[in-house]
Amino acid sequence: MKVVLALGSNLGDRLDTLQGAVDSLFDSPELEFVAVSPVYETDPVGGPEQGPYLNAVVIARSDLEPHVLLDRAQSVENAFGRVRKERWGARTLDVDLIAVGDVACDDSELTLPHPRAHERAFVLVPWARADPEAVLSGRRVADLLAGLERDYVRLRADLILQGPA
Ligand code: A4P
Ligand code: MG
Repeated sequence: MKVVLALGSNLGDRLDTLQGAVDSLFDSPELEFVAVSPVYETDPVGGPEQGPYLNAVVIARSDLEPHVLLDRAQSVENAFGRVRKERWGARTLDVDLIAVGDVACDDSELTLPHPRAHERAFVLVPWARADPEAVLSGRRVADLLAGLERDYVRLRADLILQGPA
């Protein structure tokens, strides 16, 4: 199945953290790398006052069960010193599962597709760059973006995220 992961960081050395996250996510053969988006600098959406984020999207292939993928994403967050204090607060690293194939899921641990992805230009802009044909809940990501404010999502062409080491 195609797996879409969104990465975000707004504390510490943000690019270094995102690169470390890409490298660790693909540390095992069960997740196969497909593509990584460019890096975007984005103003924070929601939450307390905090600094700007770097956001990017990674596309993978995997047959792992979605909850196992979530576990893996959370271990990578923890490895990069993520501390959960307040919802939507500043963080060294956030790894969200945006979509896993066509799986629909809504339990106490995991909601798929990600319930806020469709309204977040900081997820959809990089996703559309990594996969121009991307579809979310039956709608083209490029079309979803047409209705969204996206000025706060700025390409950082000077920052390059590489595929996994
Ligand atoms: N969870 C359920 N579904 C998912 C999923 N599809 N992917 C649960 C990941 N996690 C999922 O997440 C809280 C719980 O959500 C997890 O325990 C998991 O079981 P968290 O990462 O601990 O907390 P959070 O990220 O603060 O909360 P939340 O609600 O996931 O926040 P969001 O929606 O991820 O928003 N602005 C900019 N510009 N860039 C950003 O990256 N990120 C956020 C976080 C807010 N504003 C931002 C950005
Ligand atoms: Mg999160």
